[in-house]
Amino acid sequence: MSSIVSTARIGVVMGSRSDWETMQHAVDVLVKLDVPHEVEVVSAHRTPDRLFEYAATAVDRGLHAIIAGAGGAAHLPGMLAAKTRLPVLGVPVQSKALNGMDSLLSIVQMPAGIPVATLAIGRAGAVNAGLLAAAMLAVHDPRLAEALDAFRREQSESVLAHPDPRA
Ligand code: RP5
Repeated sequence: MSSIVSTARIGVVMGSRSDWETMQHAVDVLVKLDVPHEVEVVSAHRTPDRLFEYAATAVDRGLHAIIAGAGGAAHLPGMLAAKTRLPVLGVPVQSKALNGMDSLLSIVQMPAGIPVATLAIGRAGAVNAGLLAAAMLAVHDPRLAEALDAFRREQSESVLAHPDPRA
């Protein structure tokens, strides 16, 4: 990471490489919608200085929002939010020990004054974080707004085309 302005508009970070299996679904959405983004492992506990630098430079580097996934004692989204005014979308990764309840509660229970928009545990949360980040950018981006509308149309059509769950 550098402090040079990049073309990325959404930062996707995760606490460990082991979170990629979940967080790749957020990135898949950004790729599908052609949203400029960057991806990096940033750990609140193992690389705290990196976390601070990432958050402190995020605005100047041109990011508009950060998607942060973490599991267990999931402090990454909250600590990022504490260090940047950018919207932070938190994805609770499904932990082995407590099935992601630890991740969810760690991320969702922020004290008043430092918000983290918390998504569902696991893949659904990661997908929706990608969609939510895109929706935020789409407010000022007609091309992206149309891409999101098309995504929703295709989703509806695919459900309507196969209404019988046994088939
Ligand atoms: C968290 O600890 C990470 O976000 C990850 O979900 C969890 C376990 O990390 P590893 O031990 O698999 O690297 O910081």
